[in-house]
Amino acid sequence: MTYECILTATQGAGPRKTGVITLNRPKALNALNDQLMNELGDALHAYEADEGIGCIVITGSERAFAAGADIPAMAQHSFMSAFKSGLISKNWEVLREIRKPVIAAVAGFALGGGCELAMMCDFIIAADTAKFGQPEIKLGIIPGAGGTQRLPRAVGKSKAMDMLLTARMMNADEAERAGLVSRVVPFEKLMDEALAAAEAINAMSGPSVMLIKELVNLAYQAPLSDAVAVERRYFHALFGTDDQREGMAAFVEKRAPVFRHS
Ligand code: DAK
Repeated sequence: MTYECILTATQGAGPRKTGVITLNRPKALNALNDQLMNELGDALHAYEADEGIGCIVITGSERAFAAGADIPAMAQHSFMSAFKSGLISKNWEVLREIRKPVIAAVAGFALGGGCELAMMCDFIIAADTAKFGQPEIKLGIIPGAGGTQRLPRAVGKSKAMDMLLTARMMNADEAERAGLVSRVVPFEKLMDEALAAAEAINAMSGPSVMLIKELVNLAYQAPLSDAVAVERRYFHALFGTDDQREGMAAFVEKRAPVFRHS
């Protein structure tokens, strides 16, 4: 498939590879217009369907992961045209359908929809240059892709209110202290770090990886007792897999496991 607003590449040395998606509208700081979001959705679905891909990394440029939804494209809407058209592409929901892990590798600005996109990923690895923010309030709007919900879950109410109401940006160190990002590395090491994390995940058993993702997301939706009960059932279910037998046999035999993702 040919894309205009993103670049795609497959990386990795092992049998399961990493699908890398680079947001690529550099002149607009990767502002997320409908075309870009539709292409991102198509690329995510293609990697999801590809048995040879274990993990996906989404990244941007040195200057910006993404500076938000495309403001000029939004500017002319009225309430009625926004409401009727469902303003902003439906592909903003696609990340929720992806069962493989998606890592955001963020350098530079991750603002508005860019911050929301990063937060929809399973975890964020940040360059020391990263800046996160939800500045929609300065435009007379509010976040529309989960920012008021995912940010407080990630950083707590006080910091989320501060960022959402004042529109101030958070740098990479503060984002790491607050739990928004999992690690911070020098910009030059960002992709190496993200790809190494993806490669580590690719070597794990596919069913375990997918169930962990599903269960961690359930932690934000279900009561603890219900979610723990689901975890217990999945734990039992994994004893029906080849990979459980292989993983435990490999430990006993003091060798590396060779998972077949079955
Ligand atoms: N949209 C379009 N173009 C943008 C842009 C954006 N969000 N951000 C930057 N650009 C463009 C600039 O217009 C400029 O273009 P030229 O003038 O060169 O043609 C170029 O990128 C470089 O930007 P600057 O010249 O401004 O560069 P600076 O370094 O001075 O400033 C900045 C960088 C990131 C601080 C600044 O550009 C800025 O404040 N940008 C806007 C950030 C922002 O407000 N983001 C939130 C947008 S609202 C939804 C889903 C998502 C959303 C809503 C609903 N649903 C599913 C319903 C999301 C909404 C938003 O994200």
